[in-house]
Amino acid sequence: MEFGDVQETGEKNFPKQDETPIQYGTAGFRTKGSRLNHVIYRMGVLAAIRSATKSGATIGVMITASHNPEEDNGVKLVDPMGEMLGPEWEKYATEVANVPGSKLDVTLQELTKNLGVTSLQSSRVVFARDTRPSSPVLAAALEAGIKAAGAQCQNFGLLTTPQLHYIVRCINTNGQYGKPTEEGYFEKLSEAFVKLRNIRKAKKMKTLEVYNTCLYLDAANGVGAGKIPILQSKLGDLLKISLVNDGSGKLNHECGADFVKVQQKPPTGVNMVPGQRWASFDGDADRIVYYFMGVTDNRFYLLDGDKIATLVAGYLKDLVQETGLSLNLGLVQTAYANGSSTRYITDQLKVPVACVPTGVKHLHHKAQEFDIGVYFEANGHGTAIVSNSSYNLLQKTSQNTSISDHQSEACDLLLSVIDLINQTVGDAISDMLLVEMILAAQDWDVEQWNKAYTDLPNRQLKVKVKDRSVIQTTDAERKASSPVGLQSAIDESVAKYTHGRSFVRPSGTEDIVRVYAEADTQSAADKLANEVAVLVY
Ligand code: 16G
Ligand code: ZN
Repeated sequence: MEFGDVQETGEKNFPKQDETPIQYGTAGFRTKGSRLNHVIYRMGVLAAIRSATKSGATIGVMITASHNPEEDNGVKLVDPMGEMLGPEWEKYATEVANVPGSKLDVTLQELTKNLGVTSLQSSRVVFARDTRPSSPVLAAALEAGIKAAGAQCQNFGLLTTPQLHYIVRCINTNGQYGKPTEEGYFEKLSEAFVKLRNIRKAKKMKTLEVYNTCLYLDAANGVGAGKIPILQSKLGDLLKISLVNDGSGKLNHECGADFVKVQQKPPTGVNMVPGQRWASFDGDADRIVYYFMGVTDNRFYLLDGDKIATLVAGYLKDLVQETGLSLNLGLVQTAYANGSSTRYITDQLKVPVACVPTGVKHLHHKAQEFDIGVYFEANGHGTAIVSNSSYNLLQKTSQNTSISDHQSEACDLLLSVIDLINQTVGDAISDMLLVEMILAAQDWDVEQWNKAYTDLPNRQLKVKVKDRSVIQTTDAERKASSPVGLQSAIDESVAKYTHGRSFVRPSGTEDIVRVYAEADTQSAADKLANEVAVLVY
């Protein structure tokens, strides 16, 4: 294949802006928006090539930099089933983004030759963007790239990242997963939510006494904010969302899920009344955390990804039991999961837990080993996925007339819960509805949810080092394998603390090493983190 025209348009309209290399990492490309014009143009072409290698299946491209500051931007490719780009393609993305403009033609020629791609005529790419000021210009660059490659494209405008993932999956499964539109997305989620909430009424269970239908939501001034009124219009009184950081302020500035999780405090400027249930999305609405102020102690409590995971896993476990089917349910975490959560899941819920390296692709992949796999990062990114065979079994069983009503009802209920979940990727809107549905089903307030277990105090530090690649890890990042002696020094420090645990890992998104420590008191966790930081330095 020839890419002379692609190169010419690129050189003319999307010239390479600087020579600093850029890498397709765990979250795609991410940097200052002003550096990305040529990168995104080229990703349009690469997405077309990816589509050709998947027999013309539709590939998605999302323009966003998630929780990063407003002036940043980024791009991620979405594979046919709505998953993140297969990791084996990250190197192609990096190469195509970095070659000099004059070598784009030959690079693409070689790549397509190696991949056996001979035409991009039937390639299809869909895309969307978040609300950053640089996003419209970058979306135009992307469209130009897709068109220069000769592929078909469709622009979905402003969407949350998980909405685009959902749409890609719908398109490639011929609508079996849902209608491939934003309207279809909200229909699917809200219908499942309303059905699940109304089951309570249908069963004449006592009215809700503890669960309060008011939720206060910080949308990080991101793309999720504009979606809440659409959602709200479909929920009636079942959930009343009061929105702050509704898009009128600066994106992710002192607000949003990342701010709340890292700072362990509410978004700046909000007036939290003790007992109110609050949640924060990140800038592209693929993460959510909950929090509240204690009624009796006026303290701030964070319900992060671990707390959401345990709530969801506990609920699903009971439901699976009621179906009478032997479906294996598992939970996937990373080293950042609070030790108390892991203990609670193992000892109380008796659900198997797996630990994998940081990054959604690792969690998602591991979760696929279970019939029903729940995965969450402590930062609030997560979802649950169900194997096709389990889904089919549930459908068949729910229609089976020879089993008890109770059992078939449980199957039906579980199928609706699955409809409420965006299985393609962590989704703040879907996770929020899932949490709200479970809290209502249990008639719990946020304090009861929080009581399941008490987080061990913990501390995260960033350490700037000369070369972070010197640090290598093993055992899902829980142990340092290099440099020699580091792990035994960490072990020595940890041994001095009750419930002590600590690990270090090079960041995949910043030029730093991250240190995590937990222990029985905050001051002990702080001390341990500092001790370990010195070992790294
Ligand atoms: C990326 C990952 C996120 C991970 C974070 C870790 C995806 C979509 N995103 O944002 O899951 O928690 O990186 O960053 O995979 P770090 O390597 O700098 O700690
Ligand atoms: Zn995000």
